[in-house]
Amino acid sequence: MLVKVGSRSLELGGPHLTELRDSNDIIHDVAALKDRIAEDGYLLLRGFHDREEVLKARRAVLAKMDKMGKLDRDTLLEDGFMADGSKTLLMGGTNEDLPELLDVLNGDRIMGFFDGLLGEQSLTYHYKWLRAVGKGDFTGAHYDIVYMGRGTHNLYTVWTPLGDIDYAMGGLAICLDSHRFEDLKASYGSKDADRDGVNHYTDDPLVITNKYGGKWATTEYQAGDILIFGMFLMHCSLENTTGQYRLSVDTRYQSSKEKVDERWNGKKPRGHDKEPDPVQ
Ligand SMILES: O=C(O)CCC(=O)C(=O)O
Repeated sequence: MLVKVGSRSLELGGPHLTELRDSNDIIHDVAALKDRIAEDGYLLLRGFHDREEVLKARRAVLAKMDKMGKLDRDTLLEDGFMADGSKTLLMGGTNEDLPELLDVLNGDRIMGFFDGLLGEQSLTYHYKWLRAVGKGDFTGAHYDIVYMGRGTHNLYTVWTPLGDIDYAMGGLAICLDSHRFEDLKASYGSKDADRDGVNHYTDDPLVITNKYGGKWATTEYQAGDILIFGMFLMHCSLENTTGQYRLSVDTRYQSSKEKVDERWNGKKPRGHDKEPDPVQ
């Protein structure tokens, strides 16, 4: 099966693309989870959140988008079909008008998980990167450190699909082993989007693997699943090839004892000096 990863079509199970493995077998073993994320660079946890709570958040996001005129009025709201002329919508911010979403992202389940993983009280940045990715769009490959590297580097991204996302709709892909690409970490990974004016490393996933090795990995996601990874793991998204919005949100978690990147925290996070690109 061919899957559109960034600007390429790659064969799933071929030399460049494989399936992510989940870590549900060790979900209650913090030491094993720490070892796994150090080794693999990511944790995929299936059904981590209550599916109904995630679907409630999805409906709230879609109701907001509907009011904005972004959805096709002749179809069911929960299917999230794009209205004619609608485009990708980045709804980054505190999203306080979406309490159903914040209940999932700031709730006891996820905060308790990070308290355990970090061995200290955790916090989550107030800024939430809520995305409705439209037909034909994808996110280019990057390390998150470039966008949020002014606090601790011991910061984690949680990517949360808001709905079921198959290969055609295009969820997240990661580059296995890229947390060990020391040259890339020291070059691209030492940049700051605002200071240095850099953005995605590339739209072509093979530019990275041809030079540094590794392999891309992805999966189909269901509402309730989460994908966790650190600041130095290359990731991009698959292209959304459908006429329905791909809804997801990415959020950040760290120890409350460590330095935060002030651009993203507090009641009114300042954000980037200037928005770097449509699908960052
Ligand atoms: O959802 C996407 O398209 C990109 C997400 C991302 O870059 C992230 O989770 O850091």
